[in-house]
Amino acid sequence: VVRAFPPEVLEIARKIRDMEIRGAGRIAKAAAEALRIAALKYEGESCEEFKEYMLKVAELLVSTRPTAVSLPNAVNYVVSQLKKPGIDSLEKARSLVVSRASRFIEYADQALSKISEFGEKVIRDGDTILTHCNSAAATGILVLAHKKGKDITVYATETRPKFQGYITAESLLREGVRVRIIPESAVRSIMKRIDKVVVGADTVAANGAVVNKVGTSLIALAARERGIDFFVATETFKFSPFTLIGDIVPIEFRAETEIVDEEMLARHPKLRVLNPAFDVTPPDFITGIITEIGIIPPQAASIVIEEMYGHPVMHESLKAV
Ligand code: RUB
Repeated sequence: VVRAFPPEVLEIARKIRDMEIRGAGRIAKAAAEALRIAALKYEGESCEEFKEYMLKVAELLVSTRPTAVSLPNAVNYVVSQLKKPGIDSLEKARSLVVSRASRFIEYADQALSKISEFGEKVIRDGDTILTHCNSAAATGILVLAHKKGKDITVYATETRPKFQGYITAESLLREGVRVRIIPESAVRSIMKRIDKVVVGADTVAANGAVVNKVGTSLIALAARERGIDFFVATETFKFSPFTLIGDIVPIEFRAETEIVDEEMLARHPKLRVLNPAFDVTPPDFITGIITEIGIIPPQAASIVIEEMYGHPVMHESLKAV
């Protein structure tokens, strides 16, 4: 039987693909919610078929966007235990998925408030802070600093071509934070006004490199030039266990038409447009990674990954001794 996925699940997958749901943390939570809905709406009676169906839903969700590792990490968290022995009835399997999904969503919310709490401490009264794109983890810190009475000014890059910087600006303005929008191309020239940079992450690699919205690495370069602190705010579920065993973080390239309109493309059939959505900031450019378990140096990323996921190779070889 090829069972159809519930329309709500297909809708969440579509929204992630079309960036109506976006930002690595929100994508992860939406995927967990989709798995929860899929489990609750499953109408069959076979435990084995349920497991296969959940793995197909998982595959669909993971295929929607390639770069943010929070997506496969969330999905694995919710479905991986289905393979464990003892999950031998439909009811056990279903409640496992539902409880793991709810637990993930709850954890993600708690993580964001911890990140705000730790990150707020690096913000000083009177600071001017630069941010890029729209990161719930980064803006949470800025809002909390403001709520604690620190007088801050936030420079938000527009973040072309999709203008997520406007979302950042509006959410900060709603909280009463002073905001200046700038085009990304102005970053180096305004860096003299900036006290620190705070951005989010889509993926943190085992070597501490951070993958975030394209342009982040140029901002890091401009900050380094002036010796300005560059912080990354991220939940630990954006740390990539795959990079520990050599996998490269896939960078999403999006449609040419997000950059250049159809008409111009039609006029110049030989023109090609490159639209990478993310870039990589090397660990040396990062002052600290603000996570829900504390502020860590980027060089400690592999330790966090091993703590969270175990070291697949080491674990096996020690077992063999
Ligand atoms: C969003 C982006 C954000 C991170 C972190 O890219 O790069 O900085 O996802 O966001 P896109 P958060 O708009 O292409 O999804 O802290 O909310 O997880």
